[in-house]
Amino acid sequence: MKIKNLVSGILAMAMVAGCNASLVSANAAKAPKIGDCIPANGNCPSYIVGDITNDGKVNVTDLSVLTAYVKQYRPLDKAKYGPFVELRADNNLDGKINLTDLVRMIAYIKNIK
Ligand SMILES: [Ca+2]
Repeated sequence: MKIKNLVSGILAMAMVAGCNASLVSANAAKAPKIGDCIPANGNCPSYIVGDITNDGKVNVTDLSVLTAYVKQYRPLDKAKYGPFVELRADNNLDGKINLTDLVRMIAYIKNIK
């Protein structure tokens, strides 16, 4: 009985711990496309992949914010863009925000123009 409680407690903590881990495992088989809408999942709200500024569009403003972050000029501003800004910035859902996300974002912006 105690082990069962411990396991359910650990699972509950893992679910609260972060959206990234659950989304990465849920989407590991298929990377999302930038502009895709990810439905709400547990504590994670629905969001548009790559929409870092959370204005409903993926455009050059998102690219600018991502570039500044990856180049370490500016952190992602949660006060300005909301608490799940890292989730929206990690456009390949690998749990990291890095050059790979930036390259994907550049390709996306280039192709929508
Ligand atoms: Ca990523």
